[in-house]
Amino acid sequence: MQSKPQAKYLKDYSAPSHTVSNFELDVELHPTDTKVTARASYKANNAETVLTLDGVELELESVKVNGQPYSDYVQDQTRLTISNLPEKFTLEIENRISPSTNTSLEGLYLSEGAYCTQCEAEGFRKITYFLDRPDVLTDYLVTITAEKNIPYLLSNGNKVAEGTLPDGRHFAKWQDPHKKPSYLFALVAGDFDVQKDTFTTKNGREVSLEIFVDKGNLNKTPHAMASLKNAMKWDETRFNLEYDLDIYMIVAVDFFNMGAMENKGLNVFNSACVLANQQTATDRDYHTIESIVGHEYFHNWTGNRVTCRDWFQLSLKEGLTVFRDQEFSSDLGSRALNRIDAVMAMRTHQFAEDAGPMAHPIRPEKVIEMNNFYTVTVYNKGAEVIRMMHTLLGEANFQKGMKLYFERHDGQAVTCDDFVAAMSDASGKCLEQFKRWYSQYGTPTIKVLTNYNVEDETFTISLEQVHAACDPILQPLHIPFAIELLDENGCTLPLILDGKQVQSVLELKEFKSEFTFENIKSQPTPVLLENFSAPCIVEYDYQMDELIHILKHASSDFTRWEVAQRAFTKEIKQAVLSLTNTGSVNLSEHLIAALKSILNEVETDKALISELIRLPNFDTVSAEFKQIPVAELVEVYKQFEQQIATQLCPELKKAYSESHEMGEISSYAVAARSLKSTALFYLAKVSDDEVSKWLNENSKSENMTLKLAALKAAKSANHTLSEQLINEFDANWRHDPLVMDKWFALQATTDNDEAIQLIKSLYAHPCFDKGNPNRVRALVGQFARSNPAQFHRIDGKGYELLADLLIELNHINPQNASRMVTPFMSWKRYDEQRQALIKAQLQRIAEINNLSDDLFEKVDKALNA
Ligand code: B3K
Ligand code: ZN
Repeated sequence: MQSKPQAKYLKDYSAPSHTVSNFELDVELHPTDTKVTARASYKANNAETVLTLDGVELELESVKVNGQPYSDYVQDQTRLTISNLPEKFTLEIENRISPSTNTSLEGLYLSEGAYCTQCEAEGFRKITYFLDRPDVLTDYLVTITAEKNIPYLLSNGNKVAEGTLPDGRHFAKWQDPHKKPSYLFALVAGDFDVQKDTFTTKNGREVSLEIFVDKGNLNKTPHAMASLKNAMKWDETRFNLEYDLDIYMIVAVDFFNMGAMENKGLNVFNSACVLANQQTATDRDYHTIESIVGHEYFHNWTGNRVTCRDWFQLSLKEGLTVFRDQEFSSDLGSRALNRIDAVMAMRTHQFAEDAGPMAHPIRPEKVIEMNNFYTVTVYNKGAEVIRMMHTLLGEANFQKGMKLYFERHDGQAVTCDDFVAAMSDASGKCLEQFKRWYSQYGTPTIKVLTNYNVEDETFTISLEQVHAACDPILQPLHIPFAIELLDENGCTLPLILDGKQVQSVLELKEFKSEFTFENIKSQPTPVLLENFSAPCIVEYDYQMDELIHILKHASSDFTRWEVAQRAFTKEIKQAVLSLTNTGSVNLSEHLIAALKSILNEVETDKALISELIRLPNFDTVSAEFKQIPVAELVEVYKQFEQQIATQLCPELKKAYSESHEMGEISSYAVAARSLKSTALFYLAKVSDDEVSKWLNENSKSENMTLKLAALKAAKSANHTLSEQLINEFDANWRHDPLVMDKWFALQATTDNDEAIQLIKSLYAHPCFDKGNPNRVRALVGQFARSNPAQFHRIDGKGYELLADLLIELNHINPQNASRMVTPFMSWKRYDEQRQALIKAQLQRIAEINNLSDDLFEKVDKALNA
């Protein structure tokens, strides 16, 4: 490995040396030679005479101080250090950059001919020299100049001037009335189609809404626009927060490293998170678009108006904004289904991260490359931490806390502690111990024992918090632990402690706690960690009949899903153990009977039924094993899916036939399609004429949810129709790379000896492009995540495929490479042979020339943590 990049530490935070005002940025666009001029007034905060600015890959032209050429500076790879400065001065810097060769998709780059920027976290320094840190807020006046064939020139705030220059080029000038940190700066220039609408705020201000998309895509913008208006309305109703500019713009671009970016007044979106119509997008895509449009809009207050003091505080804005977008989706749609999604994301991805070498608290303390910390921990566990505060305080007090937070900190760059202080002060609830959630990593396990005492008619629950590998620095957490007790009829029992009825949320503060509930007439069945009230693992030895009792009677849809998952997991684990002896394994009759009766429930939301009958995903189950038995798990899944298909065939067929949807996006139609898709997934495994007919019909559907469901079902079952359907899809959709991502993802799940060769050959597909993160994630990301049989091949070819790609991506797009390395991070969880194979690939990566900081940080941790 080469010399180590330097880490930064939270404990080393110091306030900025200077304040900046009157920032003017002139950008003269050219694909390979864009000229950037930055002018600003600087004032030293503590009589410093040296100013150190961040700047990366910039060609410096000139430096002027107070209008005069200045040469007392030194430059290195990442900084410009200017010395002997007065206390107050103006600084003008000219530099040049090359957007067309910027494949990192950070800073200013070209996406299919459109100029766009991505500055969070530290991309602004790739545009000009600046104090590129979130606690330096300033006002921006931006002038963009370009050729006339680039009609739209956009930046943050309001357009204050535009015109044509003597040389025939044109310009636009934008002023942002709100001070902001550099990471919220945006510039977009290109030729687009624009969808326009308006929103009138609760105080009667009319806001122009504009969505910019590639030409010809206007028929795919209505859903994003509707989502934006819903988000604006919802934030007024639920959080009393109103939009603060006269214009809100969203630009969809094809080359983008993540979902979207909340730049003030000018969001830039991955086109996959904007464009949708029934022919091209699935119901899941519709949901994702709604939640991301909401998320970026909600950042306007939680992130932009009040921002982060430093990047260690990222969860201040991200955890809170994810919580807000989850609430938005839950208020607009099904609360239970949204909770299922959120919990699934935690168990599938976050628990794994928290148990691996990249484990970090939601407020990390040490960072090499900040982009590596836009993680499920900071985002999703961060949102769970906010949700726990919401649970402990209740909605009314939580809203009081939000109000106080904005009263205190509007226009400031603050810390997670400031947020918790506002919550605590507004509600009177002590959150001192609770704050440990911000500094402790790892998923706590809660070991539960229960005891029913017939004579006393009491039921005792003993709980023990166990922290990551008993790390002695980890202290007991303040955990809201919600429970419910069901009697033998499935009715909820009142919870009586010391003669008083109590709420369902128990507050755990010690390593060990015990609660004895009174007046319990017969052995109850406990529902533990209801609604996933804390991001923990519950260890409790449920018997199958208890799980089925809860599954039948629980009033909460979420709880029913939770126990169905537990029941499946229990059986999968047992099957893995018995597989070695018998070769074949069976789902228990109890569970099959329970699934039958679920499929016959007429009153239940079809979308919930669809979730209840699905096996927990591979990663969730893997987390249950110290060493992941890959091959055995793959085999158990195959056999169980086949059994569900065979034994529930009549019920699945009935469910399929009775799920009517009219091609609309009402929640009823979405639910019907969801159940249809799940039923079809199983049914394809009992290939008969009726099922073949359904597969054929759906593959020809004008509705992408149904079309894709047919393809997935056929592919997974290795159905005779599979190849034909896949070829048809390719032929029909080659003109639309976003749609082809679904096809690449499907191809990535191929489970046969040709899989590796197939994926490699798809690199040459006309729609594929290694520089486009969507394509790479669809094909190779999906392969590594969702094709355990082939990725974990014992000949190591799956690992080699991923490592080859990472080595290429290291030069093209380090951020994307670093994201894609995740499947290697948990290498120590596999058997010795596989460990050796992955380790060899990690070492190969570690030794390449010019290893990016992004990959270095993760590979180094994987190998040496
Ligand atoms: N704040 C951006 C993420 C930026 C990622 C930088 N690598 C999107 C979001 O969370 O809303
Ligand atoms: Zn965000």
